Amino acid sequence: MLIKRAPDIKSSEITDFQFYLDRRSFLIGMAAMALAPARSATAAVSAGEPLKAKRKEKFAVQDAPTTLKSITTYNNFYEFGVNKDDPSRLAHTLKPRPWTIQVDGHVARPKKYDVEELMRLFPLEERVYRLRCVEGWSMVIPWIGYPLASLIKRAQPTSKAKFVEFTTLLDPAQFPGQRKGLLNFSSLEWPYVEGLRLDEALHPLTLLTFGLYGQVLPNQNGAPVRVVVPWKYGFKSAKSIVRIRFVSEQPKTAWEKATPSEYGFYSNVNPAVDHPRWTQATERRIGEFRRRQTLMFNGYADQVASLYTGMDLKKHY
Ligand SMILES: Nc1nc2c(c(=O)[nH]1)N[C@H]1C(S)=C(S)[C@@H](COP(=O)(O)O)O[C@H]1N2
Ligand SMILES: [Mo]
Repeated sequence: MLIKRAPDIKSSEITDFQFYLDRRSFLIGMAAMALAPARSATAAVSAGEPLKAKRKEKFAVQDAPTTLKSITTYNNFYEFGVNKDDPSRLAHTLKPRPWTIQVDGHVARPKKYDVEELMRLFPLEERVYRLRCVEGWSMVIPWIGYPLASLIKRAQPTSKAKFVEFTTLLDPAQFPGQRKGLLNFSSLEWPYVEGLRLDEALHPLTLLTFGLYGQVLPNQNGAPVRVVVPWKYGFKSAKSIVRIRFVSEQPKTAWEKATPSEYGFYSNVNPAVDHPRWTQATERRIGEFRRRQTLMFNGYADQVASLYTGMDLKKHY
């Protein structure tokens, strides 16, 4: 992965007060929404609009959330470019609605969903998860979504379904980073493809995500719908997905194709297995000065370690 130094974000930016302010503007937004005429169940929403969700304390880490500003201006989204500020600068070129998500492959009920329908299939939850990028930085993000498992059960995978493949939109007109040219040196093959084993995709922590911080998902964070898999490095959580396909073979992911020796299929957060070019033992939480120890499975070991019993995690990195 191309490493760029983070522009240092002042720690004074990240305070409980900031969180309170963000929270308050969310509540004001909610109040405004309560006064507004009821919208139809399938009406399109847009980025920044308030999105109602029930907070799930069970799925909320105690770490202070990263500021909305950092979450929306310090991004990895190579479809917009390789610099951290490219996604927020260029994300307006993405048109996240209308949007169709195809659920197909080895399932009894394949279906094309409009994103508005998909977003309202199951109750939305707010979950505060840690996100650990393979580059060595981390954030804490209040996501809004529902368990991917709910959608999977609806699709009814057949016995042939062993893995789930996620595909990001391919459209150079909306994604400048997908255009051929001298400035596009990310070396990824488009479209961005990611994958999970079926049991990982079914795990209750795996979230199909439509919003963050009480709002509809900003474009730079993967609008209109992305996956969030909190115990894996951030790149496993594909953004702006158009297809969820159930397959029998382990999918070839974009990062594996680019650099198989550096980015494996599993990519579980593991402080004991270094990246060939840098340590994974510690991380810099955006907004903090001192580095933190990275936790096994990003702190979710109690919930997910049993998925990997008997596996050599140095081999299956
Ligand atoms: N389609 C797509 N999905 C992607 C990426 C990308 O470049 N393209 N970057 C990944 C990486 S490396 C990380 S760390 C997270 C960052 O998510 P965030 O910007 O919402 O914090 O998105 C992941 N999903
Ligand atoms: Mo990342």
